[in-house]
Amino acid sequence: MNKSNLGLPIGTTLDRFIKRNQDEFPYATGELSQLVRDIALAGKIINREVNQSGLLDISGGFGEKNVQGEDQQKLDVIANIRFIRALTNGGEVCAIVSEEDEEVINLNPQSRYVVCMDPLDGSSNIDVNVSIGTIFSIYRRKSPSGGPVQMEDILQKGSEQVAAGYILYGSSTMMVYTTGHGVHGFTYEPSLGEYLLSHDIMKCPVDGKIYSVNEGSYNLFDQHVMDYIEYCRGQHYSARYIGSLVADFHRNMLKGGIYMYPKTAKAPEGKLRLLYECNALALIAEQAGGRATDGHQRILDIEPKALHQRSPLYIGSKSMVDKMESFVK
Ligand code: P6P
Repeated sequence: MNKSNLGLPIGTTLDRFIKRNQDEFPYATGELSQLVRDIALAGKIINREVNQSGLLDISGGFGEKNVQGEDQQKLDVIANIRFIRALTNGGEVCAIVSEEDEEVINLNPQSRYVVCMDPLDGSSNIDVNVSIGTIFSIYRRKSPSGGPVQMEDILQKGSEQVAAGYILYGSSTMMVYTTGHGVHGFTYEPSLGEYLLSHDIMKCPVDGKIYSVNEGSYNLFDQHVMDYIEYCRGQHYSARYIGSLVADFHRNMLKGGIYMYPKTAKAPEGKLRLLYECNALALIAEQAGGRATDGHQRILDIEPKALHQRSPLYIGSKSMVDKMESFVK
């Protein structure tokens, strides 16, 4: 029987895995463990709402736009509320940065952790029943607990994350996360209300034959990106683009591949957000042996300057990201 690196069997519940993980760190106070549990709980609630969205009149547009000027979907707003409520009730978070809120959301000033999240990424796919996902990053605050949260607590490099993960609401719902000691995947069993260890010590294949990019923007890309796409075509790689970052990323984590969201003249910083999309997936990719770059530097080394700043993203199998970079003149 497969054993996790903690000697836990496949099918172990998330709670038991977290507890065993925490026992590995004698100085752990249990706060981070509780925070991971709080996120998992919100994911269970959102999973139920995502699965019923067609029936509960919570699909479709909300009629307002988020800070990015994108049409908010009803489930976007509901997911944001669910996470804020779960993290507020859990008491382990001093501040949240959310794609759905322009400003920092201040919670418990006594807490040590900051959460950056995209509550429901890919939400435009909700109405057409395509997989969507939650992405989260967890940082330890730099300023002393008890005082007001400072921007130095928020604008931290991705390499400072203490944990990161995603929840994929797909053909099954999975929670995949890392606390810096490998990547572990849990599959949600709704009849039990439990996440069960299903993918232990996930490793992204070093190489792959899948490239994931919106080729509709091909003519807007820099020459080296077009050259790399031509290379992939010449290698007869498979083009797979779900249009939902978490789903495309997760597939590449399992099968090998590269996901690209390049910059264009229209979007000189790319589309994806550094704090709550790129950084979280970059930590997971690297923990699984993959790579993540903005085309010039490691995603995790980028010094954030603004809450909702964007970054080009090239992420996935190490050899494929290396190859893409070799086309940069
Ligand atoms: P485009 C969804 O809006 C998202 O943020 C990612 O989930 C997805 O990969 C990307 O944008 C799709 O963007 O411009 O190709 O439609």
